[in-house]
Amino acid sequence: MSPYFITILIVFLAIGTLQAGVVRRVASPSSTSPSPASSSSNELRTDAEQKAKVLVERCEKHYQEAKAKQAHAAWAYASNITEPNLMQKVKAATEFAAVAKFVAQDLRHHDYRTFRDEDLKRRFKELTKLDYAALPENQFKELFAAVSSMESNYAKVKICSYKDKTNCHLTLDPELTEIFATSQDPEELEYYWVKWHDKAGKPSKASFQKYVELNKESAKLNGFNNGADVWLAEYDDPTFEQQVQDVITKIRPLYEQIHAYVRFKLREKYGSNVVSAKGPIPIHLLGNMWGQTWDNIVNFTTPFPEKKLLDVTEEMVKQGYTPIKMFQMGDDFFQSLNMTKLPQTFWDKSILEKPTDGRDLVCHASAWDFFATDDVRIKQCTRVNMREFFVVHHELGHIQYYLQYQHQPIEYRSGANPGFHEAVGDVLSLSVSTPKHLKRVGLLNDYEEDEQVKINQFYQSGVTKLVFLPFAYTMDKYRWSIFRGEIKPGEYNCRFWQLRNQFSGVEPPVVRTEQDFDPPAKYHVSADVEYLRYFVSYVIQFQFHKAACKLAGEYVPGDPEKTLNNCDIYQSTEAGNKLKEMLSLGGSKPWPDAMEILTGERKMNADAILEYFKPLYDWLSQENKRLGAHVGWTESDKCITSKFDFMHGRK
Ligand code: X8Z
Ligand code: ZN
Repeated sequence: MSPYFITILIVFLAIGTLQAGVVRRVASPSSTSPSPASSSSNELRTDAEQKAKVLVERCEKHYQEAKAKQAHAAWAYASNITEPNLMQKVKAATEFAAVAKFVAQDLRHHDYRTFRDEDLKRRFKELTKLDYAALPENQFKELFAAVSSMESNYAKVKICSYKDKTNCHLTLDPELTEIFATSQDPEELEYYWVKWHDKAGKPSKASFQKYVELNKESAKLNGFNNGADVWLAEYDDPTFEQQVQDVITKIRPLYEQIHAYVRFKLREKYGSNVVSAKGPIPIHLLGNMWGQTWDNIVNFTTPFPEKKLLDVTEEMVKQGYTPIKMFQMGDDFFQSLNMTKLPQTFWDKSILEKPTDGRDLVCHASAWDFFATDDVRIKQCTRVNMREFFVVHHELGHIQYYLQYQHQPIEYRSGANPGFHEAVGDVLSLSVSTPKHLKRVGLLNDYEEDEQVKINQFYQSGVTKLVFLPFAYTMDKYRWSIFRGEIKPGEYNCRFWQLRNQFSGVEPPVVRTEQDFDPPAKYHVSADVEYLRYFVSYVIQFQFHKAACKLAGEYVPGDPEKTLNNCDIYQSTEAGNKLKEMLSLGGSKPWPDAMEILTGERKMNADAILEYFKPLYDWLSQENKRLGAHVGWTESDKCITSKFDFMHGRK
């Protein structure tokens, strides 16, 4: 046994011998946050529960320390991918896993399911969740190595330039992202798409298989059938998967209209050899490596091209915007809502621009909680443009959530569910992206609105928000099926493309086979990040937006001046205070309780997003008829499972 484990053992033996004599009743009516439910349950607490409460508080302290250490090591590695940093990260993660195991084992001596104090029961339940820490140490390390290897492979990919093959230093962020956003040369786009997928996906196949195998082990040790059930348990509702499917069905007619219209416009631009009339859209033409949002192609697909587009990038550059300035504006928005100002450590320790010293790092934007007080950071290779301005708000939403729940015990320092965490900043972005707000902050001038301009705006939002939903759904539908053993290794690639085809109507630019492995070419697959959170976020953020707009007096049903699409909650303390109340719960209550505070609703519901896009649906249905654009798509023949079929040109 290593000295480290002996230390932990001693710590926990000490915890276990605590006496009931030191117990003190905590929640007094004048204390700041206990809810009526928790103070009444304090009254009900039995002697055994009093003892259990002392134990839990001790455990929290150790758990928090180990978690904070793990976060520091993970940050060091993600911001500078080196072998020594990886070793430190593995060490801290293994130590955290050991602490989590000791905590869980200790707490399981108590029959917490019989506790009368609901809050105490919840704290036990949270602290006895082990996830990967349930694995034996050697397997834990193996799993960790598999994911780290995929993540670092993804982060280190460099591609040779299409135009200058002697320059082989092109990275995803910024070069490839920029090329996908701006190039209108299908051959160049195809080149980069293939190179990226060949380098960011395929080399991770062996690690991915190891990951799948150990993920299954871990799920079983945690009492689940598979990793899909582990992920879905975060939504705390056995019908949640069905609810997600129902949303997909509900938005499908609108998606099909957008899809039909975009394919028609792409066919006009690139010709019938590149884009078919009724087939799936070749993914490399959509302005984004994964075809997840299509906002980068609005300049040549927008309904009324003669009318001005809502794009403030040029103005940002003209006014000398910097990444810092973008974050300051986000901070200002939160403060205008009576929410929390960013602490000085955020400014001192964040990485807000891509370092230029040549190191490898994970550029995919992320927000970090170091589980202390006011210790939060963002790592983002920020560029000055409108899209990144929204990402800045997205990331600051995570930070605001961390700050709002930092008073909670460690096991409650999380979102109400993973989708809540992703939605906070986007709620602000829905206001920031209105012409009203952009004018207010001096980024939009000479912008007159009429019906056609409004259709352009709806279209732009549609290709940013709505088209994302089937994409997000398939990211996890795919991994659920793998975790459940419904997709076998010999069909990993083509089943992925089959789902992308079925739900999004897209296909790869060239024929792919099982010799390729494309899913890890998306960051979250390589980094083992559950993706349903973004799907949930993109639905509930419209529920949150609607509720916040009502509170701000910016949305009045039936009033054409006060619509959801023209609402800016800036400076509304009414909206901010409710949002704050919801966020400050962290994970201390079931998520429907949190949602109810702001919205009065207890379920994820697609009505708000569909209401938001109703004018777009009406316009597109007519326009597609007028254009004779086909609605729907045929099956793709761009992925071939067996070598035999490939050689004989069969599907
Ligand atoms: O990964 C992110 C954030 C960090 S949580 C930048 N997003 C998803 C993605 O980029 O795929 C935000 C929207 C979807
Ligand atoms: Zn996020």
